[in-house]
Amino acid sequence: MYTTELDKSPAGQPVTIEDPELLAKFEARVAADDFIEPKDWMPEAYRRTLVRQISQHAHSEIVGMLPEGNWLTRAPSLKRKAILLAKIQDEGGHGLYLYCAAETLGTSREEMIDALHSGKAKYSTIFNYPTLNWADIGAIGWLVDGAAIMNQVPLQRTSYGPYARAMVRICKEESFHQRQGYDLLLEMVNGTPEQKAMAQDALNRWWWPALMMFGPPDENSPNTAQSLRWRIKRETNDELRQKFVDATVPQADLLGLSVPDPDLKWNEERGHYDFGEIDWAEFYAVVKGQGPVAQERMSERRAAWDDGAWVRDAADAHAAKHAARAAA
Ligand code: BYC
Repeated sequence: MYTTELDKSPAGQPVTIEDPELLAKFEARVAADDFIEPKDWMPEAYRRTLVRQISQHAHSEIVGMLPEGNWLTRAPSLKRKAILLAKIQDEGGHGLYLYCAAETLGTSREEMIDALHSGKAKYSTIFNYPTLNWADIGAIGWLVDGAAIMNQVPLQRTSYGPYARAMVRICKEESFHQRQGYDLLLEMVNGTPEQKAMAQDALNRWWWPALMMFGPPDENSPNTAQSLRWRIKRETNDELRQKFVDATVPQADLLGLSVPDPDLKWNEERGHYDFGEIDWAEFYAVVKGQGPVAQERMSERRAAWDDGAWVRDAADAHAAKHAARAAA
């Protein structure tokens, strides 16, 4: 334990001195696309990066239930209500798989939840925007879950086994979520002119926040380079954002809706869409907790936790009873 690993810690994290032999073996395994498992040796900074990313991802799933839950009682038909209910339950499940994956790294569920509720931990910026009308539910499915899939499909090959395996089921479910959102909007654009206008309004408001979900541009992303080396991330923020724009613009065309970006243009030479500059000042303000409904989301989240205390207590009492019976 005597060498320094000066260049291996992501920005802002303390540097840990690691055993060079263990480190070399670890790096060779990552380079060979082996999965790293919970009991395997791993550098401390790798563990910390995973806990940060997986727990933030879990928090996003849980906080993401709130803007949609808001619309359950106002769904326009039984069919739409059943679909929305199933989707929100899926999101809760995603949060649980991800918290479990993070727990395998030695962090307790309580620590993670405390970090969320105290405002120390981040969750996706996208959930700090309000859901103003029913078309927003379609836009969330189409754009938010669409962006999530784009980011999460490569995470099925992330180097940490429990995270990669959690992503397999999550991606399958996200794909249904994206389809239901698109289907909802397809129905609205083929409805009355007012319904089509609502769909356009939702696209106008959700487009740019959806592009921000991929994180800062690569040159301003402190974590990407190291996360790529460790194969935690498999593609950069900008690569995934570009893929999302390329896949989504034709879908907007099919809906007969226009993407709110005057600079959006197909670039024949690059084989990609060029798009306008994202408002990064807005992104960083939202990351810092200044999103339009950030305070409302967190107080709703804390209230949901407090209201659910009796369920956790009942589950603990049930488990204790079973353990006592088994011991007897
Ligand atoms: N929002 O160096 P960077 C869902 C932070 S849930 C907030 O590029 P990294 C859904 C970043 O954390 C979808 N913060 O970081 C659920 C870092 O700060 P820290 C959630 C953001 O980690 C319910 C700093 O900015 N998906 O879809 O290499 C209903 C610098 O960034 C954001 C995931 O969580 C943001 N948008 O890359 C419907 C996917 N962007 O931590 C839908 C897993 C950046 O150093 N996560 N920051 O203090 C990832 O893939 C990566 O963590 C990110 C960021 C691409 C998000």
